[in-house]
Amino acid sequence: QAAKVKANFVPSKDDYQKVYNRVADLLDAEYDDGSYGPVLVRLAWHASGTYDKDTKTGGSNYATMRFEPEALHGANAGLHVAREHLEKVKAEYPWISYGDLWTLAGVCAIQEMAGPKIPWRPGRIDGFAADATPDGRLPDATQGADHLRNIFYRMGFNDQEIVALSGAHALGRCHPDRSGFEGPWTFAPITLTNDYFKLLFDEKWVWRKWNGPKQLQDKKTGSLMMLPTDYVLVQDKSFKKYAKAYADDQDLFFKDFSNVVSRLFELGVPTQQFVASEPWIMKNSDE
Ligand code: DDH
Repeated sequence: QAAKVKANFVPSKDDYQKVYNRVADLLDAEYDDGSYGPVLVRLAWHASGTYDKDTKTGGSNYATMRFEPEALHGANAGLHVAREHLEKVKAEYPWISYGDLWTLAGVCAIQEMAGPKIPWRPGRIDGFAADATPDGRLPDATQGADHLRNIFYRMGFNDQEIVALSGAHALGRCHPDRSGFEGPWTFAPITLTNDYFKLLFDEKWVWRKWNGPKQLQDKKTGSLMMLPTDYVLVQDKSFKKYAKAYADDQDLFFKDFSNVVSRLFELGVPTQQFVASEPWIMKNSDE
């Protein structure tokens, strides 16, 4: 039987650190490249990236991806793996809301995969199916610069932030049975680095000849991939300037990535819901 939530239990920062530590314990596994980290980051991002600043709907507050049809939106294909993985943690810490659990798991995955600290604080509440967002709010990898701007400006981000956020593709891979695309972006897909940006500039990228959706491969080894939306970052003049800066300076990428991901994970959460006035820095599991 799952532990019951004690009446009037107010979790402290230490309690959230316990959840972080449990997620960290469960990261390494015989799954994909050896870690659930990348798919957990993608869950936190897709839970947050539905935000629309004009209507103030969507975002991480209500964890509406638990409900159909949002769970079945094409962009969310495969994320049941991440949600089911986190059910183990939810059973042990039933007091945490799903929005807090998913975003904290994203923070944990980034930090444990050698990324920067991501300031985070709790306060999200579980919503209802009626709060779910319409399909089409997340980016479509087959499109170009205008689409990227439409999607990310709607969340409240600018060109520099679009590029910084995209650096998350240093992590993980595409799965033919999820998105239709195939392969990893970097040679170290469970370590966060600025390699994604370096590779965009240093490799020669050619269109892959196959029956799948349009994607690029590196000419040298053919084992890495870029989506059309990744490649746009070195073609569009404004995006390219930031991509080059991140390729040249991992510290700058980490600083900007930390700021923008912290904001991403708070999209849609009313300020008064936050437990702390400033986000917290969670400890890494080896600290
Ligand atoms: Fe992404 N992403 N993403 N992505 N993403 C995919 C995988 C991962 C786009 C498309 C795809 C961000 C931005 C974009 C991660 C994090 C982030 C896949 C492959 C597609 C397709 C899914 C699959 O087949 O399993 C597009 C398009 C954009 C864009 O237009 C900018 C952002 C902002 C993030 C972030 O985290 C901040 C991660 C991590 C993965 C790897 C998942 C895995 O299972 O591995």
